Amino acid sequence: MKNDKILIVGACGQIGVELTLALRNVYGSDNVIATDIRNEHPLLKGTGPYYSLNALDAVSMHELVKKEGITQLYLLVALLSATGEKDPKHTWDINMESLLQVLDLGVQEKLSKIYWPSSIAVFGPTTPTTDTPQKTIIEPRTVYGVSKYAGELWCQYYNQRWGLDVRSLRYPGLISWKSEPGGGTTDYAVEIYHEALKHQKYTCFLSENTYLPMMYMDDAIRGTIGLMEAPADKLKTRMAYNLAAMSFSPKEIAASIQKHIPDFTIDYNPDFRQAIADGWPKSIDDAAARADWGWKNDFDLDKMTADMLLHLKEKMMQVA
Ligand code: AKB
Repeated sequence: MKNDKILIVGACGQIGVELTLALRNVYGSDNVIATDIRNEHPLLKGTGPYYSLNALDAVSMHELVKKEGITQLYLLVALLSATGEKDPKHTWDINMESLLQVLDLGVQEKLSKIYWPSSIAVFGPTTPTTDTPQKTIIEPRTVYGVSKYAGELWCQYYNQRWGLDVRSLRYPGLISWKSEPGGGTTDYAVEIYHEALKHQKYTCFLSENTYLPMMYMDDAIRGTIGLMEAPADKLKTRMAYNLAAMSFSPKEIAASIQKHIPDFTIDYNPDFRQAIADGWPKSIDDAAARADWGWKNDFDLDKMTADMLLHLKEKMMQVA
């Protein structure tokens, strides 16, 4: 409903910045309250209300929800796959405590809807790797994946036990030019565009034929809002939905960039992130999202490359 009042927790991250801007377009600037523990992102400044908030500070979050008359909450705070492995216990605490606190708040304050992102990281090496189905073997090997899978189960539990309308998507690697990614295994697919424009070369931390599911941020934002606006009775799972757009390897994204920058070169120096990527699916079957609430992607690899290079070039010229 367009008269909802939305709270975004973690608004200054890769998804948060673009989702906040998109939601402000749909619901009106004053109806979308952005919060983060970090300083306000430059792209959010002047676009609507902003508060500093630690996602683990349950008291302050509760006060803000009451003060602002919040009806929907998006919790986007997480430590991702690569960062997570450096301090597993801390990652678990951040990812799980923030979710459980928000789910309790949702029940207490009778929030109409909650959004919480999951990831392809829920899957592990025992999962079928090609066209990974919605329902399959799920044995994650990273703490990030473990926290996302446990979180999905908690979301389903709160829905079944308390009727809380909590919705979720298993994002693939997300590629964006407005906001930077941080700490993921799929981050190479953003870095490569920056390096191609700045230095015409890139050393990739994954090997050349490592296929992973990926998505342009424009599609991810449309998908997120599409899921949140879908009638509740259309949603046949309260675990997170698989969501897919494209699947490519470092060699293929390099070839796509070379169509615009022929001198661009890539070499490979795989690090610890290779083992994480090797445990994830190569491609995802998102038939359930397409059938249940009409998901459809718009961007493929070449369309995304053209758009990324165009916008990053403009951004670099503004800075210079
Ligand atoms: C990561 O690489 O950790 C994330 C993800 C796939 O959730 N981008």
